[in-house]
Amino acid sequence: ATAQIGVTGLAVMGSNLARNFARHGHTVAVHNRTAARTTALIEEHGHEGDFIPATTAEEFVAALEKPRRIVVMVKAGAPTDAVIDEFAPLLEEGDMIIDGGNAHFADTRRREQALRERGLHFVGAGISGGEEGALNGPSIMPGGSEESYKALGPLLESIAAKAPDGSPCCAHIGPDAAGHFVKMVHNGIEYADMQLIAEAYDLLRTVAGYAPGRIAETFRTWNTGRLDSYLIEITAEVLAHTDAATGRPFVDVVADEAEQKGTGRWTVQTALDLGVPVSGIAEAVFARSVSGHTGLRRAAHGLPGPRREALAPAEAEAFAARVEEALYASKVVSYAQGWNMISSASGAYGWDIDLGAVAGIWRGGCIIRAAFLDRIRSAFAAEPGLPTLLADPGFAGEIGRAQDAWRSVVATAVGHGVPTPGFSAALAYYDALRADRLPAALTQGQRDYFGAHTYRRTDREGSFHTLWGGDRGEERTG
Ligand code: NBP
Repeated sequence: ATAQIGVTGLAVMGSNLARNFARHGHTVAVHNRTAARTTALIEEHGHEGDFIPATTAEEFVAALEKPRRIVVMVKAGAPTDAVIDEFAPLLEEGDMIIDGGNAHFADTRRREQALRERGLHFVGAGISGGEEGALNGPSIMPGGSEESYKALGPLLESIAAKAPDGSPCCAHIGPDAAGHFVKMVHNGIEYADMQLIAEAYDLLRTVAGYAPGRIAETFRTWNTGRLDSYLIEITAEVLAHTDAATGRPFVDVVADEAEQKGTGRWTVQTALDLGVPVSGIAEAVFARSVSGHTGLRRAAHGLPGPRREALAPAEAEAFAARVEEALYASKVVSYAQGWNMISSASGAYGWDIDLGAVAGIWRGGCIIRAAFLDRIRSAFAAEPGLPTLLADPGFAGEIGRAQDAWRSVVATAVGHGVPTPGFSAALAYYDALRADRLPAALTQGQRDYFGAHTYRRTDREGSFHTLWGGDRGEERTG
């Protein structure tokens, strides 16, 4: 047995990850249900490092040093269970199965518990960065036991992306499913970021009257400032691209129906269960969903809306600057919501997640990588118990300075009939959190009226009910 690590599941992610391990000097055992993929990997990339190809599960397990470390990179869901069922009986106490797929965190909790009872470690590891990241350095979010991280962490850290300060984009997130949970929220934040960028594009196109090439330039400029990020960078690339077949801007020939694989939806479903408002992510998921409802869109097409001309060039430039402010402020809100969700789950499941460390490992490798994440890391380093990023003095100051522009952009969007659910939801969340009083008091009154659900008072302890159907006297109920 000479391999430090094994990878089973050699489609694009698994083979790139195996190559990444090999390129970093590790001997890698490789295995796939269909042996042809294993052969192809060795033929095409065998020269990149030390691989031990295995045809059967038994051969694969025999090639691994103890404690064995098996990375599973198969399609999430039933295939993952099938692979676990195949390998677990061949393993010994202390061995590790690492699921690098996009598993739902509830499945990871179930699998971790089942394998723990058999003396095996199960590590749900979120891996972000797509195929390119898997090969050249992903952001890795491993969960599982502390003990498993001791044996696994150095290997994973060696292949992870490096943040600008040189630290690896991999850290032990917390027990059982903490890693897959955090990866899910990463994807939710990614949805929100993409939606906000799309809204900024729509405003620059429709209200400022900019052509896609000009908008690409605007994004390139923004990418040199506080919005500096992978997503802004690729947005400029996509907008600058011309369709070869028609000579038209690429963005104008693509069908405007956004698809989704489901991690955004999981984030929102889970947030509802935890009772955490993640309106930015929810609006992003719904916006993709609206775009795909072609029947509804066809039925509503042509309904009345405002008739507004695009702005004059002099005004357009000032407007574009305000859009940058609105985009930034909305982004801070959606990250604040995402972190709030991680913090709530960490409490609910007893994961004890280091919130600053999560920002640290997203600085490189993953889709939402950005200079901005270093600010989040610093905010939690300065105040580990920070209840919301919006309360960090740095972010609070920036939002305070951006808020006039933010409000004006949302108002202009409404006036021009441009849908900006992300910008608007972010602003509404900000205004709700900072309000002295919320109309929730009225909601409580209504609930007490129709359902005797009781309410608390601002001036006395206890719960109360008003006898709405009687003399409207008040009784204390608890
Ligand atoms: P796929 O998700 O397309 O899965 C293909 C692999 O699963 C093949 O190796 C296939 O083996 C194996 N497999 C299946 Br399907 N059913 C199996 C079973 N019952 N038993 C054993 N093996 C089975 O591969 P991928 O796109 O490389 O993604 C791998 C994982 O990484 C997924 O969970 C994905 O969500 C996650 N992920 C993907 C990306 C990305 O950018 N693609 C990014 C981050 C995470 P076969 O060759 O015998 O059919």
